[in-house]
Amino acid sequence: MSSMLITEAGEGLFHARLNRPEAHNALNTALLQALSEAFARADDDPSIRVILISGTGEHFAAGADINEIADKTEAEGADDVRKTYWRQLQSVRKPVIAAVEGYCLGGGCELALSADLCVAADDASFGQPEIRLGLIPGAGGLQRLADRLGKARAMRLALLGERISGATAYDWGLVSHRADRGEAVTTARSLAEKLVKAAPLAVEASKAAVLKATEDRLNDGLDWERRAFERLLSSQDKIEGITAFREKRRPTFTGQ
Ligand code: CO8
Repeated sequence: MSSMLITEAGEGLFHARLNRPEAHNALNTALLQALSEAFARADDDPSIRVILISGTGEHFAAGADINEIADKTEAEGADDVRKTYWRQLQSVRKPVIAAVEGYCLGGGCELALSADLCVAADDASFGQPEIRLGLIPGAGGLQRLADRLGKARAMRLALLGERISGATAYDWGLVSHRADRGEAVTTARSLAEKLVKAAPLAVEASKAAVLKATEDRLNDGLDWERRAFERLLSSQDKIEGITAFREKRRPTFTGQ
């Protein structure tokens, strides 16, 4: 198991912790692969009832690894193995709980939004800042934001790249639970304990039923968003956005 991902299992709970604190747990391909494989194993393991995901250090995850996206073209994006990993992560049958402290941005936010329950620390920071890189999310972030927040609030995050606190995310209905700073994992574990004791078949059926109402109808949008993300990979604006991020300056976009 990669040390980028720390896992532990016991008493029905599988806990995976993203472990790249030096990069705010940015999801590079190796981490995404380790995570999706760990989720798949936990999903198939009859001794596991609930999956919990959190970050090590102060943050959940600051997004996909920008260094990996920097040189990717549209054609490479279309062939990207990360699509498979995202699909695996988002098709787990058992309940997944995300415990979020600190930054939860970009692909990190998409990962948290894919979880079935999400506990946010009040001062956590949620957002889809891809627009600042000349990009959009590609793993369903905008579909799920629009679905949960409605157009007005989703547009604030999508177009302006606004970040919202965990407390606001809870008030707006983006996440299911809130916690004091530093308490997200503890709160998530107490929710997991309840789920471990619940009837497994009914839990799985409940999850599937809710997803039929909320996720199935997003499928067209999910594909569209992913394709739009791929097209933007080859744009000059993306190159400028990522160069500016690395140079710690404001980007100048030209629409090319
Ligand atoms: N990727 C790579 N490295 C990162 C990332 C990232 N997403 N975020 C932070 N880091 C690194 C920084 O480069 C820095 O490294 P170094 O110390 O070597 O310079 C280190 O982490 C600490 O970061 P900062 O110095 O920037 O820390 P600050 O506290 O000043 O700022 C922020 C924290 C606000 C989180 C800032 O780091 C930031 O804006 N990060 C980028 C956030 C972002 O734009 N995320 C979206 C990425 S794109 C994406 O997620 C698309 C998903 C597509 C999914 C579909 C794929 C199939």
